[in-house]
Amino acid sequence: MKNIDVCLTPELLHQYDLENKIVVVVDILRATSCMVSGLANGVKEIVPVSTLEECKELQNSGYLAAAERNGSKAEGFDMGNSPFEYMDEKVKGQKVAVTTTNGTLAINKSLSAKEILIGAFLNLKAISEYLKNKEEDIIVLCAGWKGKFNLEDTLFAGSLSHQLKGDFEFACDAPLAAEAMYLTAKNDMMSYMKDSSHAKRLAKLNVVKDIEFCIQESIYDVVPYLSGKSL
Ligand code: 3SL
Repeated sequence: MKNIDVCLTPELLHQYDLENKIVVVVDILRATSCMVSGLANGVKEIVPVSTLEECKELQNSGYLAAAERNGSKAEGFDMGNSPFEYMDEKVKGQKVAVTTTNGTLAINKSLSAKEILIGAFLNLKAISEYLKNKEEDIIVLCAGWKGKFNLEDTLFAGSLSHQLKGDFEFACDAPLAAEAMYLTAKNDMMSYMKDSSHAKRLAKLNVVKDIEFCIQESIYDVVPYLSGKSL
């Protein structure tokens, strides 16, 4: 039977063989939630890059450039990393280049996979339905925070594992643990997450509304995938 696995941080990715696998990259707060929101609201194309320099180069060649470091907008760029910025009228129909502390790095570490998808609670149902019919094994890659485990990405990994349980076997204990966490948290995600390190970090930056937005389930039906360099 095909299986689903969870890589709890990009630092553990060397333990996983990505060849012929579908990797679902998740950074609930906030990179992949932004990508899903933008593409669901009319952004034409998103190019995730790892460095500020690459993002600047694309800005110079006509892309809108979104850059975040440590939760804040990096100086000299057009946008930061809030889903609300990605829904702004000025972003509709545009090509966006983006770099973030963890999310875009996780995408670029997954390039040897057969398929790379972008997951968020916002597109949970759409991505589960898409994956149900696939024959390949799946790895959910949690972007974490600077190489460390984080709660919100693991909760998403648990929710996706739960949705796919009938069709995919759990490859190890990580999907099992993530699912247990999700089932405990799902009825009051906000309270469960409030003590998490990144929720606290974002609360200090006054973006609690971003957290509330990003934990909504299945409000968009897009399934972004990497094609060449862009989503
Ligand atoms: O690290 C990332 O990729 C970001 O999503 C972090 S933040 O939510 O913008 O702080």
